[in-house]
Amino acid sequence: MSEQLPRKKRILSGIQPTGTFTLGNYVGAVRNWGALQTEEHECLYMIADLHALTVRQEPAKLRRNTREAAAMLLAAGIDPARSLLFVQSHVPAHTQLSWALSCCTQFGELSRMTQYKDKSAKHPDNVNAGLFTYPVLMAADILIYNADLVPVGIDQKQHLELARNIAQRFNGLYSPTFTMPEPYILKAGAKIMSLQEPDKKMSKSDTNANSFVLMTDDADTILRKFKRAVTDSDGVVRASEDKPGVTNLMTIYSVFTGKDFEAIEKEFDGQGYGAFKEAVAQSVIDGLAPIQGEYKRILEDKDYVDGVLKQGAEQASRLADRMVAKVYKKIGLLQL
Ligand code: ATP
Ligand code: LTN
Repeated sequence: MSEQLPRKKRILSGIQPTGTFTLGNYVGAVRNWGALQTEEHECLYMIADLHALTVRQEPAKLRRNTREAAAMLLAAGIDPARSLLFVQSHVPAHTQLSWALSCCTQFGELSRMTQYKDKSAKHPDNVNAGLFTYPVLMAADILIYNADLVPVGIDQKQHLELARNIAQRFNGLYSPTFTMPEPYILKAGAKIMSLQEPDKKMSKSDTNANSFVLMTDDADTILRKFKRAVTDSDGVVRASEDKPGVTNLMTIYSVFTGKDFEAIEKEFDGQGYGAFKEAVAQSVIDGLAPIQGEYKRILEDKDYVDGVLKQGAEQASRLADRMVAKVYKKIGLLQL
């Protein structure tokens, strides 16, 4: 008898093209996307342009950001030979499924989402319906491919729990249809904090440019931003809850050098923050340099980037269309 090969685990994740990616996006999400491209996984990575519309976008800028996001993902190690890379709006089945799922999602559930609360507080003049239903579209992105694992930063955990609740509800109401997705959140770097307000997440939409490091920042800018990073007054390099600024810098240094906290504490024992900040900056400069080189090269080849996205969308659409047809049939929509 022939032995059956275990099914490959399916990985799905997305990132919004709301601007140049930050170090937080890379450490919390994108770096793991690349690492998951192994024989045991089937990877789908998506640029969530529809999600980006929940805050006001300038059309030409959104178009440019979307292509730049694709180039950055390719530069950061997403390999089109091993992963599907596509733009969310190029696969219309996501929005088709989203409508069906929104009818299985309660108003109260969506009201509890912290990202919705944060973003509506931040943009009080534009609390649009899309901002509110955003997590349903995200659930559709995931469930449409029967994804097993979703690599994200910790801020997305609540949205993933909602996706699981929607899947379970749908499966119970009709019949087993969706796989239960699991979040894939690495402990180290799941939440990189703002360099200026270390109790807040580093975010690409922060108005203070000193609060984040962009993937495209040059060496001088990176050094300057780390030198200005907010720490504390006790001058000891030690990880602790009451030292969020220093702990954040240690996390970044640890990710880029592979050293653990104990080794880092020893390395900077008695040295103060000056030398420490310079070393953190240098590790980031060295870590980003090859990605930045690739990014420049890839971005110049627009045809290559567009070709990858086109192929990704075609292949993703084949999978997604099949799932939508299945779901529409199950819920009683007439098929001719
Ligand atoms: P925006 O500022 O526009 O809200 P963002 O910088 O929060 O955007 P997203 O596109 O919402 O970025 O997130 C993309 C991925 O990056 C998600 O998996 C998210 O969890 C992760 N991520 C974002 N910021 C951080 C951070 N500071 N630390 C770790 N992971 C992060
Ligand atoms: N909401 C995510 C982006 C996103 C996503 C997804 C992540 C959209 N669809 C599906 C994982 C799976 C965010 O980062 N803000």
